[in-house]
Amino acid sequence: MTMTGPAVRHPGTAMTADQRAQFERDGYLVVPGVLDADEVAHYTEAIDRVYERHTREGEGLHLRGAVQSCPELAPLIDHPKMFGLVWSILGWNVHIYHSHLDVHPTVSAERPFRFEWHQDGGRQNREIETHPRPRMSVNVAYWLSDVSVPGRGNLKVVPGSHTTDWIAGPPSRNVPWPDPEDAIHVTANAGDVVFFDRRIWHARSENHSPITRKAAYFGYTYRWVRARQELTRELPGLSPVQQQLLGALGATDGDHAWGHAPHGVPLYTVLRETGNLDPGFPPLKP
Ligand SMILES: O=C(O)CCC(=O)C(=O)O
Repeated sequence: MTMTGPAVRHPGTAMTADQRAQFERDGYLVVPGVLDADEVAHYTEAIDRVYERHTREGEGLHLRGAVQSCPELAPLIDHPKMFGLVWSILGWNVHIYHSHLDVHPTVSAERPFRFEWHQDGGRQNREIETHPRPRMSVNVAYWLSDVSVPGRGNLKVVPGSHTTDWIAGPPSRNVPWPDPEDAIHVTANAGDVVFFDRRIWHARSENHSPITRKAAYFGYTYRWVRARQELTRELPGLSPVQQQLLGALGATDGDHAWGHAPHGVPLYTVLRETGNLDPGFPPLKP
């Protein structure tokens, strides 16, 4: 199976009205079966090779810059069964500002407590003055291992908390503190995607199962928000949209991150050519 992307790839279909309503209400969605079994096997092997290079057996790996660390993951960033969720919410002037790949075998010993609950975006949560905080970004978690029951390193979320600016927490992160009352472990099968609003209060959980937890996370935001990891080198074989998403767009046609020159932004062109621009929604307005 060839996984390298063609020069122009279909951008997928817009989010359905039901998905949007659920996303707006809960702050997250589980999309089943985004990857088929062959794709799960292919990306798992790619991540396993990175794990072998970086980590001693039995240790956990949380590696930022997923595609930079594992170029074989590039087709995930605009996968046609997922990508419509991203541009339906954020529009075309987007890139990936934060990503990571994760391999977490069962925890061998309890680690010192750390309160992991957070909203994404760091200082965005202090420095922007509106209430509720603006969405700014969405996160896509591809599950390559089965987290269909709690205890396997599932993502924990507080459903509906994306419009809440504050949750109770300890005086410092190493002081033991219970999970929020309404917290849940999001369950998913290998091949599913968990799509979530960066503002939803969330945390990683420990893997207490014999199944090694494997996932790849991609955070999308507007191109005028700086990426946490710059693209450090040219990656061969990326489509123009993938180059945009990874911040590797050359200065074409006067383009810059403000999007004043939409025709120089590959995702704008692809969405226009596939009839996915939407005059009624400012981020997708032709
Ligand atoms: O690895 C996880 O399950 C959570 C990742 C996370 O919290 C994040 O990327 O902000």
